[in-house]
Amino acid sequence: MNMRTYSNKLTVLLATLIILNLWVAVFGDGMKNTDEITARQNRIEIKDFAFNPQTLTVKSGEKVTWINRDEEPHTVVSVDKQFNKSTALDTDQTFTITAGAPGTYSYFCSVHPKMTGTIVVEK
Ligand SMILES: [Cu+2]
Repeated sequence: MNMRTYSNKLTVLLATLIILNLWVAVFGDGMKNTDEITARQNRIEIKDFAFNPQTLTVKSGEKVTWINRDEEPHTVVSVDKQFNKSTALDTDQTFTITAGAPGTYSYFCSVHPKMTGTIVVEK
């Protein structure tokens, strides 16, 4: 192997390392963004007298936000008092909780008790 071949191989190796580093940097950021998007998507819309999605699975410590898209006021009340109840939410008003201990959180609207939903909190 002459010096020139050796130098070329070194260049290829270095270039590969740089590309790998860039890829990891981009991929790493991608992972972080995905987590942020997941966190932002813990959102339950209240529309047409229903919670949507009706069942939402989140991880303990994540936030969950309800937004009222109806013209009627609605509330969010935990059946087993696993979180503090909301005030009556006006149109486009939001209510946020932080998911606590793992388990199944059943909730309802105290104004319209037939409106029910579930949050499954995982570890
Ligand atoms: Cu309601």
